[in-house]
Amino acid sequence: MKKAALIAIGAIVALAPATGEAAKQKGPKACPSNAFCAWTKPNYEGKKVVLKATGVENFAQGFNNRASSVKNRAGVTTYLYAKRNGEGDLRCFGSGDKIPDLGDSYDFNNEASSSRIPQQDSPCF
Ligand SMILES: [Ca+2]
Repeated sequence: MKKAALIAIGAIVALAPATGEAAKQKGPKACPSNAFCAWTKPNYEGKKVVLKATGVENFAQGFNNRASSVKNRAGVTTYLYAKRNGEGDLRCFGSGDKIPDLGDSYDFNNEASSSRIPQQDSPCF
């Protein structure tokens, strides 16, 4: 009986970190470190895409022209483009930027067709 109680306490302690900071990092609204994340709805909701590779990436069908919010945890200024292959109208997001609504002052809701994470950081222009 006593042993069972100790095991139960052990289980509670082991689960504790899941309710803390670690859990916050893994929700649907979370973006892993070293990544640029975009969501199809404002406020980091809807379908999410996580980009980690440097260089230009075209958004897959289903995400093309659908980005509505972003978080830039890539560690460098990252770009979104209105056309594929890093072309057309662009917006840049400084390292650490969190934009809950691209339709706001960015005027870029449901526009992005490709992204670019540069190898080296440079200021937004
Ligand atoms: Ca587009």
